[in-house]
Order: sequence, then structure tokens, then C-alpha cells
Amino acid sequence: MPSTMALFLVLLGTLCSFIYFFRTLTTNKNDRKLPPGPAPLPIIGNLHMLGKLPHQSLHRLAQRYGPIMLIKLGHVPTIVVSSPEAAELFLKVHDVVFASRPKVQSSDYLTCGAKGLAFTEYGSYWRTVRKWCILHLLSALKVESFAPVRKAEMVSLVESVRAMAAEGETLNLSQQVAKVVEVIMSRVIFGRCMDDEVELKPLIEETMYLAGVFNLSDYVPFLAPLDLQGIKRRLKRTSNGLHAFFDKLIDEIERESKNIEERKSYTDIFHVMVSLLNTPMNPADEENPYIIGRENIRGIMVDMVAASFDTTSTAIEWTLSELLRHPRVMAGLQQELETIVGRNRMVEESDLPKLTYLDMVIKESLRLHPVAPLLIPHESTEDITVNGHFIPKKSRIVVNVWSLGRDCTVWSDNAEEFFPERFDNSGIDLRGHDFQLIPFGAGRRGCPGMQLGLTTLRLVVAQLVHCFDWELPDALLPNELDMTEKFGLSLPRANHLFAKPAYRLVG
Ligand code: HEM
Ligand SMILES: *[C@@H]1O[C@H](CO)[C@@H](O)[C@H](O)[C@H]1NC(C)=O
Ligand SMILES: CC(=O)N[C@H]1CO[C@H](CO)[C@@H](O)[C@@H]1O
Repeated sequence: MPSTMALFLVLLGTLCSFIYFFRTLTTNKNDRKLPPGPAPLPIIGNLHMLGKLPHQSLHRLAQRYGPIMLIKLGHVPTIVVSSPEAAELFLKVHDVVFASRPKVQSSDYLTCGAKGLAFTEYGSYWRTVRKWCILHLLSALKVESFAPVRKAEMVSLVESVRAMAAEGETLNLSQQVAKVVEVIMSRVIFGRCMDDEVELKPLIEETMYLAGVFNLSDYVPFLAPLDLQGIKRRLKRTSNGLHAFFDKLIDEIERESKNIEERKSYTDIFHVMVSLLNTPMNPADEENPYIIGRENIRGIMVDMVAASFDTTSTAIEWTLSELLRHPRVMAGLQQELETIVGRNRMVEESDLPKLTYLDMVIKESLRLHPVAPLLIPHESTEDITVNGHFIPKKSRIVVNVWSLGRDCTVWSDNAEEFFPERFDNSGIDLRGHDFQLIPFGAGRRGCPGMQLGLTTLRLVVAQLVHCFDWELPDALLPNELDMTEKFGLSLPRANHLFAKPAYRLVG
């Protein structure tokens, strides 16, 4: 289907090429030098070059055209950034110019006209919402306050895996990990466990897919009404589903607590928002008050759920996959856990800062498997020249983090190899200061949920590795484990991960 479509578009394109060349002649009369890049086709630009795994295709193209490359996604000029030095220019030096987000069809539908956080354009609304989410959900203090939730879920995770181990069962690790992350995050975000809410999971998966696809209609607007890929239909269905879901939850809470005083006692962000419905989100700023309405709640909640569930579980899955593929590293990590935690108890959150090898393992996994391989697209808000390249206003900026993690000039020849020891005493951290490793992005738009994500990621990996020995099913050898990726806004494994646990704690 995509190839027939591409063919159709190429034909259509040829027809229009005269108009196109005429336009290029007139618009490029000023000699501001654009970045190099592959020649675009009329109308579709370079969309046909993206393939199934765009981050990999772009990585290969960048090796030919350089770390600041121009491609055209339909009519949208897109700058692909593929080296740590270049990333620093876009996300630090000129961060303020590139801190907006493009308006795309999917975010319009899914987050109520970009009333959320992640897909909202740069400006005072975004700033207000971001501050709000940090205050009520993502600050270090807040993240820590939910430690008891994580602890309770760790106990129940270990119990259920232990029961399966006793039966000698093979575990669907992908499923188990997705479930525990979902439960933890729902309790943190919504103040309750959504285990019974069957509707949410498929909606979120669909949301992640739709938010991530290079969606033809966004790049070739005159084709949008035709909806060739059927994306609009899916978007409508998904967004209706999400809206109904959140409306139901909001109604429930409102019914639960008619009493204003009682409402104020809640601490999770969702309950706080519902309790403040119809009041300003930023009471201190009297000039532009943002009144909290249902659509703000929906928009923000969709973003929180979309940004937290899948990213965190995908990162855990990849880390466990690499550990299963590298028994040496697995043994090293178990050794560290044994020394610091000991075999007679589970891992506690307070152990995490002492687990230095775990930290290296997780960095290495995020280096090779960045959960958001192209970050979330940025957009420039004015014309600017970067490193001699002219970048027009409203260009889309794609930072290929997947490519940064494989740059041989910074990671040496063994860049493709999973080798956590490379971080021994390296001082490279994940906060967005070291541009060779920015799985959480950097600068103004960097991930505000890093603390929450990393704590959960570290804890789940440490727990599963400490409490169990793992073996691949069907006598699969470690190096035979399939590591194929599947592209979307997040980059999960193409195939689910399975392994056999054996309980290893004493008692
Ligand atoms: C291991 C887990 C996670 C990874 C790897 C990750 C990674 C990222 C990345 C790469 C971005 C885009 C940065 C950019 O465009 O420059 C991002 C944005 C974002 N993340 Fe995370 N994230 C994770 C977990 C979380 C969690 C748990 C939350 C909590 C709700 C969260 C909330 C957000 C939000 C709201 C944004 C948008 C920020 C903005 O546009 O201002 N993330 N994340
Ligand atoms: C494993 O779990 C995933 C969900 O995470 C599911 O889609 C898949 O069907 C499961 N596989 C089996 C064989 O149960
Ligand atoms: C360029 C392109 O068409 N990308 C994707 C858009 O979405 C469809 C699914 O609806 C994918 O198959 C395409 O690869």
C-alpha cells in the first residue's frame, strides 16, 4: 500500500514539476545557503526515502550529507541533526529559536488542539502547563513522595513472577513490564490503579503510533482531505475514545467529592486539576489567566499518559533484552546487587544511588536504544543561520538521537557494541549536558519526566535482575535474541520479549 501510494504520488508529482521548478527559481533568488541534503521529489519531497525505520534511513543519509542536513517532508523543510556538536547548537546555543513544536494533525485531535504540554507551541500557555506539571507531578520531591506506590507494586510484581517461576513457566516479559509500568504510572498520575479500565491501553498504543508516524497529510496538505492513509479516521476514533474515557473519570471524581474541602485533600495531579476545574491554573499571573477546563485536563492527561507509559516500559524492555543477550553484564549486575543489597531482601529505592554498574548499564541501553529516537519534532520560530547554514522560520527540527549514540567519533569503533564499562568514570550523564547521550532531549523542551522515568526504570530493572535468574526460552542462545525495532513516537521491540525466571533470593 505505501509503495502504490508513493508511485501515485510520483506520477502526480511529475505532472506538477513545471510549477515546482518555476517556484524554486523564484523563491531561492536570495543566496542564503541552505544545509545540504538529498534532492527532493516534487510534492512528496524526501518522504519516500524514510522507509519503515526513518531514524536508520536518516542516519545513513546523514553520513553522506553531514550532521546538519536538509530534507523535505512533503513541503515542510526539515533539518535533521545528527552529531553531538550540531545537537548542542540546536538544543543549547540557539535553544530558544528551536523550542516550539509544529502543529500536526495528530496532536490537534489527540490533545484537544494542543492543550497539553508535549505538542504545544512555545509560549506562555506551554510555560504555565509545564510549570504546573512539574509542581504537581514531576518535581524530585513529588516523585519521591510516590515511593510507597512503587514499593507496593514491586512487591506484587515479584510475588507474581515468583509464582510463575515456581511453575517453571516462561514469562511474557514485555507484557509483565508494560503492566507494572502502567499500574505505577496510573497510580502516580491519576491516584488510582486503572487495571480494570480495559479501554485505556489500546487507546494509548494507538496514540503513540499515530503521534509518531510520518503522516502524509501533515506534509502534503492538499492531500489531507483524501486521507489516503486512513489516519484521520483512526485519529478521530482514538481521540473520541480518549475524550470519553477522561470525561467519565472526571465525572466520577466530581460525583465522589461534592465537598470542596474534601477535594482539596488530593495529591495526584489529576485530582488536583479536577478539584480546580474552572479556576485559573496560574492565579499569580492576572494578565493571562488560563482557566482549567475539561479540555485542558484531557489534553494534559493524554500527554502525561502518552509520555510516561510507553517510554518507560520500552526502556525497561530494551535494558532487559541487552542483559539477556550479554550474560557477562547480567552477572556483573547481579554481583553488584548481591554486594550492595544482599540476597535476603528486595531492592529498595534508597539502594539505587549506590548501584553504579546499574547506572552504566542503563546509560548504555539508552545510548543504543533511545526510546524517542528522533525526540519530538521541534520547530523554529524565526529565520536563523546556524554554522553557516540558513534555516528558515517554521522549519521542522529532528534530532536523531539514535544516530548520536552510534557516532564513532565519540564512542570509538565499538559504538555498536553493548559495553556498559565505557561509562566507567566517564562523567557523562543523562541530564542533557553531554550531547552525545541525550535520550531525554535537552534544553527548554527536554523531558520534564526524567526523574520519574529513570527512577521507575532503575527500580524495575534492578528488582527483576536481583530477585530472579533469567533464561531465554526454547534453548535460544543469547546472541540469537532478536533485537528488531518498530518505529513510532517511541521505539519498542518489534517482537515481544520472553524469558524464564528462577527465584534467587534467600527466603
Ligand atoms: C525512560 C523514560 C523516558 C524517556 C526516555 C523520555 C524521553 C523524552 C524525550 C526524548 C522527550 C522529547 C524532548 C525533546 O523534544 O527535545 C520527552 C518529552 C517529554 N516527556 Fe519524557 N521521557 C521519559 C519518561 C517520561 C515520563 C515518565 C514523563 C511523565 C509524565 C514524561 C513526560 C514528558 C513530557 C511532558 C514531554 C514534553 C516536554 C515539552 O514538550 O515541553 N517523560 N521525553
Ligand atoms: C505478550 O504480551 C503482549 C502485550 O504486551 C501481547 O501483545 C502478546 O500477544 C503476548 N504474547 C503472548 C504469546 O502471550
Ligand atoms: C511516509 C508515510 O506514508 N509514512 C507512514 C504513514 O502512516 C502509514 C500508516 O497509516 C504508514 O504505513 C506509512 O509508512
